[in-house]
Amino acid sequence: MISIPAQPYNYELLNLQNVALVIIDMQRDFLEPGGFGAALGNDVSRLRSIVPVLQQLLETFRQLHLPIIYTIEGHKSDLSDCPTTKINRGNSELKIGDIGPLGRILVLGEPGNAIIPELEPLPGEIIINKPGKGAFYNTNLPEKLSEQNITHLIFTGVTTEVCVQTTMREANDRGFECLLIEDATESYFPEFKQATIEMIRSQGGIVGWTTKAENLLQALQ
Ligand code: C5J
Repeated sequence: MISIPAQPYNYELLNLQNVALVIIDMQRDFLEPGGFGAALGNDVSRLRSIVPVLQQLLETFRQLHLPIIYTIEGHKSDLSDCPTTKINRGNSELKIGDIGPLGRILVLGEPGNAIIPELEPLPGEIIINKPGKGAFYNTNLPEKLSEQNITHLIFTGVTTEVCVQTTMREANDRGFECLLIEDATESYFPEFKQATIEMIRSQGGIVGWTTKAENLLQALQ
């Protein structure tokens, strides 16, 4: 049994066979000027602070040969998987599917849709393309998790209160034990990040647990 100090109480792994690292949407569209996040008026530079911690987590999971799952928010080039409501939302000049400095905004395969080079996936690591905020909606993530008997998910990535929280809630409802790594997730809005962390671990861990990366890394040594 591996016991990781966390809030609201220790997060426990029976063994390392059933755990995966989930890295949500660390794509250029959200982290670089000229992408979707910037088009919505956000200061995208805030999100880069978590990159070194994510690199440490990646290195450890790779050394231990544990599954790593990346998600990418993006749409088919004909936008057939993108609701009109999502395209029309907000008042930015560049909408989903429009051509911006990083290629077509939030379209799969475009330069802006790639994971940032610092966290580039290795062959064999799982990439889930998702049209929604949650990674279980309209994807093959459930099959990928059940193929490997994954029961415990370690959540990281951006943004804390949107795609990370949505996916964590979806996973929690499906019976996964979910741990959010506080210093490996970030938001354009620090107050939203903090509120999300508190919501997740409130009421006895109603959505799951939260901890700092060093607690997980020490427990995995
Ligand atoms: C957003 C995400 N914020 N990855 N996507 O639209 O959180």
